[in-house]
Amino acid sequence: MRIAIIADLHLGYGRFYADSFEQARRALAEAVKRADLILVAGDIFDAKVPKMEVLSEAIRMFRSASGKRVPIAAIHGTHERRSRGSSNPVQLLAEAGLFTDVHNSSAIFELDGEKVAVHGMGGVPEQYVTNALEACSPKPVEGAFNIFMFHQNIRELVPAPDALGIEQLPPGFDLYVCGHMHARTVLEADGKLLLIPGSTVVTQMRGEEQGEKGFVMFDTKTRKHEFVPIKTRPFVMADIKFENAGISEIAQKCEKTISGIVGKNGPDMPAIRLVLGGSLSKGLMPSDVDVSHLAERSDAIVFIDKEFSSSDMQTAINKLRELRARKSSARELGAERLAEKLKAAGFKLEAEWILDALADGKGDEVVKMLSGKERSR
Ligand SMILES: [Mn+2]
Repeated sequence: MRIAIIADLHLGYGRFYADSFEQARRALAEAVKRADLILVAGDIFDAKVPKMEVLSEAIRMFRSASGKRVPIAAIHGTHERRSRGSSNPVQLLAEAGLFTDVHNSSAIFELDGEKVAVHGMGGVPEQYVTNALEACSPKPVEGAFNIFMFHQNIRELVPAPDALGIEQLPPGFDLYVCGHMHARTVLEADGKLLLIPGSTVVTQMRGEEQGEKGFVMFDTKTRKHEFVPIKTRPFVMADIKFENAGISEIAQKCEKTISGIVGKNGPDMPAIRLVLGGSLSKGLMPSDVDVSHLAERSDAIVFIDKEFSSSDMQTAINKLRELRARKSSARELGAERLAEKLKAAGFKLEAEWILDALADGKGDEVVKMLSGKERSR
């Protein structure tokens, strides 16, 4: 069977809203042409409660793909995960019959006598991954080609303290498929083949998101895989280091760097992120360096980060670097802190549940749960 593996479409992502749909549509359309089965490894949506416009656009996209009679199996990612008892948008689309949600379950797809069993586990915050794997405990199906699809950081690629090691993955599957990491990667370790297709849209604007985007084709007969690039907006990141620089030197260097990138990237307007570092001339503060006018161009989408070092700023920068290295969203960090506080106070309430309830306007219910006798959920 020819299997297309897609992940991290991030439909509705604010910064590149139109790109998120166009590029996902291209990937799906190409996958439908090439594949007998399509897998989507989470983060189809950028938000756990997407806007109606995003939902309806997504429904249209998947309806057109599923109309081509290629089955699709999907899981939710960390961006769509909601607490127990709440529905997430991936479930919603599955319930509408657009694809099969294989979170904590498996589905068998058959073609010309060949069986492919897809077992899934949706994304969970890093600290819960061991428990989630235990609860899911997927078992390969005899007589089938078995795939385990999940959505987590892999320790071999992202050295986060709670990230999943490849040796922790359930044994006995013919293929492992993972979303979450936005740079495409192939990993072979512990006798396992792990394919990470990467995202179809740039989101965090990190260095590893440069390069081609697309999806992976895997053939169960030959056991070979191939990356299929799709047309996407070029993304280029440039680190520029200065030494005792003044404002005009900085502006000139930025201008020159941007022009160089624009000329080399074909007809599409590129997204460019400049990271300015190093030292400023004496008496000049980072806040004095106004580069906003450089970002106003009609031939590129430009983002400029100032990371100049000066002794009083170093602490703040280090803190930001640390946060970025942990790859956590503000919400995840908040949930972590809240979980610590709840545990210390002897509550058994899930932090994720509280945050979801608050976001859903159920503040009264949260207060009731926290103040009442019922201290668990
Ligand atoms: Mn993602």
